[in-house]
Amino acid sequence: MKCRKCGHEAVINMRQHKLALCGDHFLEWVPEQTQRFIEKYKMFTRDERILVAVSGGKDSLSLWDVLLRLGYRADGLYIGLGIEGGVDYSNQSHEMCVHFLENFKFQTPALRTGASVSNVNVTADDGPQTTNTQYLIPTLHVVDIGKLYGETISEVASRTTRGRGKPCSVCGLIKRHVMNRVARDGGYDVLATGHNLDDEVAVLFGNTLTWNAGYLVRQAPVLPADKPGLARKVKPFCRLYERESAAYALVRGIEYIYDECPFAEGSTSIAHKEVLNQMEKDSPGVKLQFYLNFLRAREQGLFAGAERAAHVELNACEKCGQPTSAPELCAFCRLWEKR
Ligand code: Q46
Ligand code: ZN
Ligand code: ZN
Repeated sequence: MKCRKCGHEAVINMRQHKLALCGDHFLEWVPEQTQRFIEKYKMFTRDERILVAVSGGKDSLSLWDVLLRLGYRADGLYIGLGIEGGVDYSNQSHEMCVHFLENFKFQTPALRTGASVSNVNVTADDGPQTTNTQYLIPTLHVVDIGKLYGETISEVASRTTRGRGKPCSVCGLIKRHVMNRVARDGGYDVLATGHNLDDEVAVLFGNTLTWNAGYLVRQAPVLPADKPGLARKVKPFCRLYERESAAYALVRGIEYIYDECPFAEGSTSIAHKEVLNQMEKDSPGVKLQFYLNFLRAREQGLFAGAERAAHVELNACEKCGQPTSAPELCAFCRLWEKR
């Protein structure tokens, strides 16, 4: 298979785009596509500050790399969940993020000299105080849940009713809170996550099977901030297949953690991914069409009724100030109340 642009040996054949590319042209193509999606969905501008949630996996590290290569002001946020799972999962994933940043700085001469310096204060709204962080751009913020709140995800999950048997529920809640908090305290405009097309389609498929309108209206490449002053949430890789983001990391030489979080095992979204992969094999492009047609239908108002029904007035949590539909404390703060 030859590269469509230069005729050299191709490293990837993207059947859904009828496009094969060599390594060099693929490394150009991914940022070009990402830039196109950033503009199309009006995710952010060149003046805005972006916080990228990095997990040490291929998607989030590739996204951070692409945004930096495109010249955006993008910092990373790693949340240490304290998940061991027999593979030292959290420590390994933390290391991958640190390693990525070191490599990136090393390859970028201006950053090696520490040309641009700025400050951000990351303060805990509860629990022990984190230290103020002075950093070079780009920087990696690290929040260790165990150290900051006194319990790891696994520990909170086994203590609380919400988490028992389903750690992902408390994990998602805690991650959302921490991301919002770091974005707010650090003055970031946008919070970017590395969700790829396969992730989005698996979620969409699950929510369609159950016709969960409340979730369907909240699934989009850009989610406006819940309250003024909070960061909006964006997914710049939402149209990039998982296979493409993995290939990007590989060709670009980004090291990442191969293991999935041990708690992801047996999840319905993994089962849905398998079904969808089989469908994609039989008809290339079916995932992308499913997702794009959903976005179009959504734009045309197919879910407008559900959107009105799902609208709830949000209050500020009495303890942390984050938006909540509860009258006093938000679900995150309630997690730590009954210790
Ligand atoms: S990290 Fe957390 Fe995921 Fe692990 S415990 Fe579940 S939600 S699977 S993205
Ligand atoms: Zn080429
Ligand atoms: Zn709260």
